[in-house]
Amino acid sequence: MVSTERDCRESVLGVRGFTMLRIGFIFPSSHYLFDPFKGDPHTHFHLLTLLEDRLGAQVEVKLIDLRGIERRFALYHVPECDMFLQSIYTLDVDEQIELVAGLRKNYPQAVHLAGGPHAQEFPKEMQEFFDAIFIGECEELLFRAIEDFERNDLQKLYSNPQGVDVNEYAIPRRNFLAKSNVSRTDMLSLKRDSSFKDLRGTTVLFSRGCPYKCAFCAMEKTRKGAGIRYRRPDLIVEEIEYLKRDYGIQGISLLDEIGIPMRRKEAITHLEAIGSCDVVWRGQCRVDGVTPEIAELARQSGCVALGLGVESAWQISLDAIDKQINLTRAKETIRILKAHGIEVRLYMILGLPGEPPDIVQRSWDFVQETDPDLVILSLLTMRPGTIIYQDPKRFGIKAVSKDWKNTRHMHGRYDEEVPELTFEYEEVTPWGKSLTNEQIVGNYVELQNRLSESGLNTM
Ligand code: B12
Repeated sequence: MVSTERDCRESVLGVRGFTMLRIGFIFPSSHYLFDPFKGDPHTHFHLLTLLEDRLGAQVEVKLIDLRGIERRFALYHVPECDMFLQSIYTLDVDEQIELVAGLRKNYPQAVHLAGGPHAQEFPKEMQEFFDAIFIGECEELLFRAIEDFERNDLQKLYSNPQGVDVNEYAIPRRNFLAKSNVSRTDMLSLKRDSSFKDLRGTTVLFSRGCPYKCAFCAMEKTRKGAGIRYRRPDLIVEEIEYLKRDYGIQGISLLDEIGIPMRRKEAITHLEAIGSCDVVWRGQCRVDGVTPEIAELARQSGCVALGLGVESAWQISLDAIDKQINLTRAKETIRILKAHGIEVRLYMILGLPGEPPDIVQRSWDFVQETDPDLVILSLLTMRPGTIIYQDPKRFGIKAVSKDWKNTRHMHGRYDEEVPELTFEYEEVTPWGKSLTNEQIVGNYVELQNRLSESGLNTM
């Protein structure tokens, strides 16, 4: 059951008698990322803002940002808290568990609460390390858990199967980080125009969820019913104006999976809201989400670059992963965006089910024909929370390992390290003879090399 806001506000100081509860939300090192400061800890901004707003002086909240810190020195950077929070991602889980073990030695009284994609996929396993696990969108349940903790009655599992109304919550504040960490240059850099390089930028998130079921994408089960929910235009304006005023922000990078709403009316009000703030922006969207009218509006609203999830140049693979797009439409969208002066970045994946042996050449032909500004190439990964991880047989996959460190989809340093896969196809799949792991990794390296020689995979 979900507790209401009023219920939660009523009793915060329970039998433990804390005069002020110290809560630390940890963001892991993200050591595998080339530059972990390109993104921002949005889950943390949101939940910490909520805690501060509702509990005021009864809590002292901190964002414990471990990015850039060597794992073996991390514990020296974690202050004492009564309650530690973590959002568990598959690539971080080993580090996050290691942290809990160290923190239990340093601060034995503290409790450890975890949510996020990996925790909700493996609640039982995670309960071995954490005191409480959260499944689903847990704004309200976090307050219930704080109450329970203070009454000495913390539960092991809190679960909310419903989606929340994202417009009920205030704009996520950034004051938990240093200003220099929030407002950064090189966030809006463009391939063909160097004048944006020094603009001060940051990332924003104006939506939650996704209505699609692409097999490789880890959208939590709990969100499937809730669909995609965008922030109201007035809240979008309020957040951008706050970022401009307090952080000198001139440009924003939208992290939303579908940055421009698919419905025309919603897209127009969304873009008008951003446009009224006089910033430049970049984001990502589906290849079937942009008409000439929307492209024009996007450009007018300050859009300078869009990433498109094309994923594959092979329609059979696109259908196999249920992407629900076709390559003709993808080509058309690229053309429309370019015609409106918006830089085009393509997201592509190698290793998908149904790929033919000449996938590198086919992908290369697609790139040559469409002439994007940048191609961001990934390797298929088996991430918990994805349909392909849950049901590998359907995709002709015979083995999947739990070697989480090898679930990186991007290998910026691929010339120094050979990527490994955590899965293997059956020799014969529903789409015919499969590629071996050696072929898949070889294809990835070859295509990266071609992109690199043409300057297409770096800014
Ligand atoms: C924004 C975003 C980012 C941001 C911010 C991440 C963050 N930790 O805050 C940045 C750019 C930094 C990022 C980075 C990465 N991301 Co990301 N990201 C997203 C995205 C688009 C939205 C997440 C978000 O902030 N939502 C808003 C918040 C409020 O919702 P939420 O996180 O789900 O949290 C709610 C509940 O889940 C729960 N909850 C979650 N954690 C906790 C913790 C506690 C204690 C409690 C009580 C509750 C709780 O309550 C919250 C409120 O309802 C999702 C896709 C999606 N649509 O969910 C991918 C997603 C989470 N990312 C993913 C991945 C893979 C990555 C990277 C590994 C990518 C990479 N480049 O290799 C890195 C990891 C870096 C890192 N260490 O965090 C995957 C995760 C899959 C997995 N099994 O791990 C997702 C699902 C994308 C996908 N479609 O596959 N990401």
